[in-house]
Amino acid sequence: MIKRLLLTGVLIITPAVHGWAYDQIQVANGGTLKGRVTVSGNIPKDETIQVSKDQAHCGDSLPREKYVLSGEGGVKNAVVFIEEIKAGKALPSTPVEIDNVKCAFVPHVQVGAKGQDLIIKNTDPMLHNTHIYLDKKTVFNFALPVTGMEIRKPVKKTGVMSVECDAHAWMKGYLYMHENPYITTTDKNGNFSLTDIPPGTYKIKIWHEALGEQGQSVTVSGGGATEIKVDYKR
Ligand SMILES: [Cu+2]
Repeated sequence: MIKRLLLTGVLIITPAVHGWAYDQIQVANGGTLKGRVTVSGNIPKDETIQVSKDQAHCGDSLPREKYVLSGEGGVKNAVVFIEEIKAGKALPSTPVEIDNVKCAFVPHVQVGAKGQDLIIKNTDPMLHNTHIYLDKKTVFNFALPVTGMEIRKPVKKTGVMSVECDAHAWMKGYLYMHENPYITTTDKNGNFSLTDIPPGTYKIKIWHEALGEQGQSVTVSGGGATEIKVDYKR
């Protein structure tokens, strides 16, 4: 009876410690989680942006990059992450980067772990003003008037942030910062891979700017690779 009460106590306390700590440990016998994100059914089409400024450098039109799909329905720029994990591999010490290239953000969707540095760069020969919002509130506001300019700052917020440009209204990207380093984006074929995961069962979340969010529970075994399929049915 006492044991049961103690257990209940622990269960009640855990969710109250919100923004749970992440412990960096040496992962022994870590597993890999890999898979592919696809869209099926009514396959959506990307949109085209009419460029209204700086056309000499950026061209007359640009892809919106809302849906970047391979011929087989593979979805690029989906974010895949382990929702909650208490301990795992070290947080990355390298920065994440978003460049302004021909009036678009490169990459269109960037991910990182809380505390990681963000570099905002301007490769273009004109002013960009990268403005990053979380829940419509400014997180960063960087004026980049000079070609090759870089600004580096640690990101202390987590969640999905909107990346915009005050000089070019059509520019739009995303920065997804997470509580742990098990976060990645899908490549042009929709493939992703997360490595060095301590064996266990986790809730995996998949986010896409237009296709939405979904999740699944996955048991990752030590040593080898566990494979999952993620499909957005339309
Ligand atoms: Cu711009």
